[in-house]
Amino acid sequence: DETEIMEINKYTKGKQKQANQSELHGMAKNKNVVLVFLESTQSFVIDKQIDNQEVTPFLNKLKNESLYFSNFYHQTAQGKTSDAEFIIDNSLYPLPGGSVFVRRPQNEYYSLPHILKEQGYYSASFHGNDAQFWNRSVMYETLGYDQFFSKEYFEVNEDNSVNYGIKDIPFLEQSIPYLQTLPQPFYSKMLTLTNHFPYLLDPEDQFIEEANTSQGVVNRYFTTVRYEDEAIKTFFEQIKDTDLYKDSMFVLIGDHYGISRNYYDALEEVLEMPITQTGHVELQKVPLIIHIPGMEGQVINKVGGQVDLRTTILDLLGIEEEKETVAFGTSLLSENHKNLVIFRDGSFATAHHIFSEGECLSKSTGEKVKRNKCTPYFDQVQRELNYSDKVVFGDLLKFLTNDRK
Ligand code: GP9
Ligand code: MN
Repeated sequence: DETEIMEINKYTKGKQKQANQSELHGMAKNKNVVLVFLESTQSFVIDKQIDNQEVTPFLNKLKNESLYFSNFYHQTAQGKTSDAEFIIDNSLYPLPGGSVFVRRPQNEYYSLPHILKEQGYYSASFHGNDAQFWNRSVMYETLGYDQFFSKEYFEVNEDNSVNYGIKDIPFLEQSIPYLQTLPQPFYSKMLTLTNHFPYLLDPEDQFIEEANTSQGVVNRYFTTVRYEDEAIKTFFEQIKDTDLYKDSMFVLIGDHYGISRNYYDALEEVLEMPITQTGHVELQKVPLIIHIPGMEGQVINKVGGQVDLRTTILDLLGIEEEKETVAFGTSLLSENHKNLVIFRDGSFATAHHIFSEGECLSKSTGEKVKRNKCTPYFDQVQRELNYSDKVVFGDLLKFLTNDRK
């Protein structure tokens, strides 16, 4: 109810006040935001080679001319891609079970499209799957998207599709003319699809050899990631031929893990090391690359997660949320951003420690350490997950949004 939301609002406002602005504040003022979801892409593919062939040659280069976040984790749960979308647009946590997109699509949210609309931005999402998948067509309305370019907007045939639908290269290629028609500035979200379990590819799209383990899923994963990398490269080449490139900020992000625990035996073979309890948590790192044309590259070591991305984007755009709201993230570019990422199951990672399965562990050795290295975070971790669930299950934002209509 209203007293609850006031308490939660006060908590997150305090966090925001401390760390929502950095030295790069407003660096990308008025630019379009082109957010590209890298389906099932984990950070271990970055700078990785299979048989002396880079898995992500384009991303490896792009990250050197971009802000590259080396300690960035996904925070999704059962809602997979839809959780990543939810977390990023709302700076809230996903639900402990199911997908918010499916379970709470009629709530009021003060999401990124709403915030940007107040600054004159137009918002659109692009995805090659059916509009109903993950209840997107309904949830996107709620979240404030002006347009959803789903499967029906693309020319899809047997030749240009595989697995879930249209392949990433034609998908991104066919998206460009649509992007050019959008009113500017815009926020566009492009959801790729080819690098999706079970990682199927036509022979002509295979640019590197498969890995050589006992599991086909792991072997093929590297080839579909390599295809995705090629698609991003093609997209950048094509967009550079338009006026959009210099007027846009590009945000590339992995949505969630692609290789589950079931395949760790095979993954260990490729990584050439055992996957320990801390190793499993470290494998939840996903790439985050923010490319602002003309800006010099920089590696950001702050520990953070998807919940921090919205605040980071708004920091770069130089935008303040105009309305009272609840946002758990802080800017990863701020000196004051606290090194902490909270996972849905209550585990978490800091700069030096990982709390997982009830144990406090050292990141560097993987060994158990004194519990008091982790206890200082317990309250905050539980509080945030708890508060977020209250907001979503109780549709609490509507109490803050009355003045918005
Ligand atoms: C399907 C795409 C992939 O539309 O979002 O879904 P996922 O299984 O990754 O959640
Ligand atoms: Mn996904």
